[in-house]
Amino acid sequence: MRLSRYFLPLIKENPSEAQIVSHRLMLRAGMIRQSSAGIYSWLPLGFKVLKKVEAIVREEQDAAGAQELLMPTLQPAELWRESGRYEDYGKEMLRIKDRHERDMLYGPTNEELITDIFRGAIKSYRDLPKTLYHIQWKFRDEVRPRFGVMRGREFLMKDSYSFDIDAAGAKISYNKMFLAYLRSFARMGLRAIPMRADTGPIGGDLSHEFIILAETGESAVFCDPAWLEADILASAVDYDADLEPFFRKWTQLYAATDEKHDPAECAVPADKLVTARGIEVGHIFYFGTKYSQPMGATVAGPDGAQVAVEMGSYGIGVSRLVGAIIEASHDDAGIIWPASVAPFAVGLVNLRAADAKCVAACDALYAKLQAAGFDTLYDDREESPGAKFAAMDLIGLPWQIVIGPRGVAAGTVELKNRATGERAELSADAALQKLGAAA
Ligand code: 5CA
Repeated sequence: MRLSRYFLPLIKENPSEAQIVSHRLMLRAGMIRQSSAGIYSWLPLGFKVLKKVEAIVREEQDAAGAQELLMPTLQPAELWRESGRYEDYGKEMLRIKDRHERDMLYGPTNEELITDIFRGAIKSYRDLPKTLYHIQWKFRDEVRPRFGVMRGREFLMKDSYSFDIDAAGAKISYNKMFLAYLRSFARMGLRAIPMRADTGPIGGDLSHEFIILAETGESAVFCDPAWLEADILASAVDYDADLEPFFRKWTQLYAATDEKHDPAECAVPADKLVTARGIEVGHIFYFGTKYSQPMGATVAGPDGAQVAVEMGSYGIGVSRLVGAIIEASHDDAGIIWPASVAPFAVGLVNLRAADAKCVAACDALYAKLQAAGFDTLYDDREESPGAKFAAMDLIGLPWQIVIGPRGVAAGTVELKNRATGERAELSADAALQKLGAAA
C-alpha cells in the first residue's frame, strides 16, 4: 500500500481526551475515531489489526473444536424474560422497541439466544458435546466508558458456549477453552494470566479471568513471579488429550485479582509476590444449568430421561485486545506491534520522494517485497525525513526499510527493527532475506 493513497489520518499532538497510552496512540496513529461516547469507527489501520486479532482467536477456537456461527446484535426481550435476566441486567442493557412496540435489546452477551438455538435443534445426548461461538459486536451502556476501546459501549467480543450432558463433560469443554485462551493470547505476544474470578451477572461457580499485566490496568492483581517466565506455546497441543494436568499446572501458580486475593492462601512470600495492575482480556464461566433449566434446554439422556444440559460460556474482548496489546508493547515514540498482529509487516520509507533514483530503488524493492508476500506500507510521500521516521515509529510496524540518496549510491538500504531499535546497512536483497528469516 502506498502511503500517498492510504487513509491514515495521523495526529501529531496528544489528544487531550485520552488518558491512557493505548487510547492516545490509537487516535494518533489514525486507527480509530470516536463517534459518540464509547463508540468508535475503526479506520483502515486499526481495522487491519482488529482483523488479525480476530483471526488468531478464530484459529484457536477452531483448533479446539468450537464451531463458528453468527447471531444477530438485536435480540428479542422475551428470551431474556425466560432466563430472568431481562429485569436483572439493569441500565447496562440497551432496550429498544421496534415499530410493532415489541421489546428488543442490543445484545450485551448471548447465553439466552444460543440456548434458544440449541433447544430447537438438539434433542439427544448423542449429539453432545457441542461448543459454538461467534465474533460479534456487543453493546453495554457502561456508566463510564473510558480508555478508548478498552472500556467501550459498543465492542467486539468472541463468545463461545459449550453444551455437555454432565458436569464431567462440561469440565472437559472448559479445559479446552482454557488452553485455547492461553494459546490465543500468547500468539498475540501477550502473557495473560488466568485468575479465579467472580462470575457477576453471567453466574456459575467456576470462572477464570485472563489478565495481562499493564500499569494502566483497571484491577489490582497479585501473582507468582514464575508467571513472568511462563512459555505457553512451548507445550505441544492436543485438544483430545486429557487437559486436566495442563489446567492444574497453569492454575496452581498463585494468581488472584484483589477481590479474590487471600494472603492466607498465597504460598509466595510477600517480598516475592508480584503486585501489579491488570487488564482483563478474557473471561470464562462454567455455570451448569443456570440457563438450560429455566429455558428448557434438555436432551434425552442414555436412559431416555430428559436432562438439562450443562453449559459454559467463554468471552474474549477482541476490540479491547487491540488496546491491551498496545498497553503491553509501546515506547515513547509509539506502538511496537508484535509481528502476528501488525497491520503491515514492513514499512518502506523513501527519504527523497523527489529523487528519481530513490524512487526507482524504492519501487523495485516494493515490488519484490510484495512478490515475497510481505504486506508493505510504502511511504512515497514528499515529506521531511523527520516526519517520515516519526510516522513509522508511531504506527509501529515490526520492520522499517529506509532508502535515501546515500544508500542508493552505495547500493544499500537501512533495515531497522522497531522493537529492538537495531539498524543495519545492507543490500536490498540481503534485507529481504533477513525479513524472510525472521518471518
Ligand atoms: N457471556 C460471557 C462470556 S461469553 C461474558 O459476557 N463475559 S464478560 O462479561 O466477561 O465479557 C467477555 C470479555 O469482553 C471481557 O473479558 C472483556 O475482555 C470484554 N469486555 C467486556 N466489557 C467490555 C467493554 N465495555 N469494552 C470492551 N471490552 C469489554
